[in-house]
Order: sequence, then C-alpha cells, then structure tokens
Amino acid sequence: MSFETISVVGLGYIGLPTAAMFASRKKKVIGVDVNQLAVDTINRGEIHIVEPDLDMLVSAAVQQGYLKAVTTPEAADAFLIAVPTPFLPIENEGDIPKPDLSYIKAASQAIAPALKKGDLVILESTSPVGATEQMAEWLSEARSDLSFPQTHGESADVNIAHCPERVLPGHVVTELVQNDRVIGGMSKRCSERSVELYKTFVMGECFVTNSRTAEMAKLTENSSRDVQIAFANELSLVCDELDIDVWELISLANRHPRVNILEPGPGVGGHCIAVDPWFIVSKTPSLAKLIHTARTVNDRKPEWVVEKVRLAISNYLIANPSKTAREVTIGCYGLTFKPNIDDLRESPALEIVKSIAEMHPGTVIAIEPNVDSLSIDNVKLSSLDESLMTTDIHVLLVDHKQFKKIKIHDEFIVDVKGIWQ
Ligand code: SAJ
Repeated sequence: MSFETISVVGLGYIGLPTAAMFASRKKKVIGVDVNQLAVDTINRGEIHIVEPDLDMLVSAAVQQGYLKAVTTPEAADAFLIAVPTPFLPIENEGDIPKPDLSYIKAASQAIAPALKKGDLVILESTSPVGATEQMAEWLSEARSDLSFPQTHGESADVNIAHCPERVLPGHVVTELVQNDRVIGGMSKRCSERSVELYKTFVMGECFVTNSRTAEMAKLTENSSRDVQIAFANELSLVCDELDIDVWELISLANRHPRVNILEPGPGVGGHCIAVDPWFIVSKTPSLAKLIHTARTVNDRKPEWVVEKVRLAISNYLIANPSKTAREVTIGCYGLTFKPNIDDLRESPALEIVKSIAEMHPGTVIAIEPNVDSLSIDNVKLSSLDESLMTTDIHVLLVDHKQFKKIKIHDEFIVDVKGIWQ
C-alpha cells in the first residue's frame, strides 16, 4: 500500500522540515502539534522557528494545499512522531538524568484513535533503547482491536519502526535529503515499509536494522561527538593552566594525518548532544564511564568560563583603581547554543551570562544578532556597535559570523572560541 497521506506529530525543528519535505514531493501531509500558535503560524504559510530555506518550503507546501497543521491527529497512512525526549527533573545534585518519555506516550495516545489496519508508525525522536517497543505497547493498549509487531511480527496490522533523525540544525533542509538513514523496524516488513516511505525524498542510503540498534546508533553518534568535544574542552583547561594557546595546539596536532580534534567552547548545548549520552548512562551506569565523564567535563565548562570572567573583573579593577565593580560594563557576545542559529535551548552561553549577571554588580549587556528579545534579570540586549563603545570586558561565547568579521584589540577579553585572542 502506498503512502498517500502522511502525518507528522510534533512540528518543531525536525517535524516541520520533515513534513515540508514530504509535502514538497506532493504528498498530502497533516502536521500535528499541541501548540495552537505554531499550528496557526504554519497554516498561514509561515514558520515559528529559524532554519535556512524552511520558510520557502513551508510557504509553498501550504499554498499548494499539500500541508496543513492541526492540533488533533487525523487518519493517515503513516505517522511520524517527532516530539521532544528531554530528561526528567533531577532530584539530587549528581544524579544521573533519566529520560522523560511522556511526550512519546502522549503522542501515541493521541494518534491511537486515528490508526487503521495497514498504517505505519515511525518514532523519529531520539530515544533510549527500548522506547520503540514501549511505544508499541502504548499503541496496543489503546487499540486492542488492531495487532502490533511485538505480538504478530510480519503479519501485524500496524507496522512500527524507529528511524532516528540525524540532521544538523542550520543545515536541516539539505541534510534531510542527503544524509543516510538508519531504519530500525520491529519486523522485516516494518523496515521495508519505512524505507519505502523515506525514499519519497531521501537521496542517501537507508540502512536496515532492528529498533533497539537504531535507537543505540543515534545515541552513539551523539555520545561520540560529546566525548570528542569533552577532549577538546579538557585540553582548553590544561592549556590555560600551562600557558599554551589551545587553538594553536589543536591546529598543530590536527596536522597529524590520523588526528582530528574538535573545538573547545563554552560547553555543550542544544537538546541533543547535551542530553542523549545520558540515555546510555542511565541504562548502563556501571559500564558507560567514559560517556559519563565526558558529560561531566562538558557540563562543568560554563563554571570555568564564569571563573575566568571573575578573574578578568579583578584584573580590570587592579588596572583601573579609580573604578569600582559597579562601574565596569561586561559585554557578552553570543547566547545561542551554537553559531548562526536562534536556538537558546540548553545553551551554555546563556547559562554563563545568567551567572555573570548574578555575580557582577555593574552593567551586563548581551549581544545576540539572532534574537529580538531577552528576559534575563540585569542583562540588556544590545547592538554590536553599542557594545564596542561601552564595554570594558568583552566575553566572547559564540563564534557567530558577525563576531568573526571584527577584531577586538582590548586587554580585557575572555574569548572561549579563540577568534579575538
Ligand atoms: N560544539 C563544540 N565544539 C565542536 C562542535 C560542537 O563545543 O567542535 C558544541 C556546539 O557549540 C554546541 C554543541 O556542541 O553547543 C552541539 O553542536 P553540534 O553542532 O555538534 O550538534 P547539534 O546538537 O546541533 O546536532 C547534533 C548532530 N549530531 C552529530 O553531529 C553527531 C546532528 O547530526 C544530530 O541530528 C543532532 O545532534 C540531533 O538532533 O540529535
């Protein structure tokens, strides 16, 4: 059975581009989101997130009638679930964060009434190992009149697979088409049907495996990156202590044909790399020691940066004895979790700016070209020009293209991305 109507549940950074991509291939797409504001925005042909080229895709899809957004799921031939999988609030400092599957549960319960024999349900959300099987259980509990692969294998009425998204924010539209996909069906048929669905727009290869391996593959990709960034961040601490320029060091080491060290920074942010490794650690805490340590190294980097700023304030006051701390203006460049995007989620830069504002009695300004408004106590959003005129201590946190174009020759700079120092 071919896929005439495709429903994408969760119209965020992954769901909306995926929905728009199917619609651009002239599939009828029903996007579902609990956020009425997002639904209304999309139905006007506009978007509520920043992602290059997505606005044109969504606008065309809505105008041509291939994409509509709703708050309650409707019948479709395939359902793709792209909802968040954050972790549960941590009760005690030092506890290992545990995944929160409540959004997947809510999405399963929402689509269950619309399911029919022959449908395919794909979990795209990054998930701990076993989440797809858990989703299949929730669907089966809600629809005892239908059969599912955990009990009926190849002959199930509803097919289920985990096909993790792997696109890089900022490059989603191209990566959705070009990247290879891992397709983890709960049966051979589930995988085959999923490949058929993705081949609607995916030009990369589709590699078939089971749902647990697909879940682990996605977690492994992001944990691998986290461990590599932790190595770079640890080097930045070691080099600072030994009075060595870490950027020069890394560029020299990377001249080795088999070495490729990533970049240090303010810490690791976003809703993927800072979260997903915990899904491995929480399942196998006594085994995933390296992954756990990498998370800790990256999570502690913001505190280290704040200490560097504290030191810069002391040095500034020693060099300018007529001034008090109240008269010192600190300019913080960049708030997002990585360069050239508008996403503030889990941003180490944002955490650093909040800590600076709490400790510093003087003015703290933030320069963030990608956001229009900000509500952090004691922090004012400012333009680059204004900051260059008023700032005493420059704290570079994110290497946005606007910041790379300028050079600041000032004595008081804390530059965690190595573009000004
Ligand atoms: N970062 C560094 N140093 C580096 C590279 C990144 O400090 O050398 C920091 C960034 O500033 C940011 C964080 O790491 O705070 C994560 O950024 P990222 O660009 O590495 O990754 P994300 O979170 O935008 O997207 C990742 C990607 N995964 C991998 O590259 C393995 C993407 O392909 C995934 O689809 C995405 O997670 C996801 O949704 O899981």
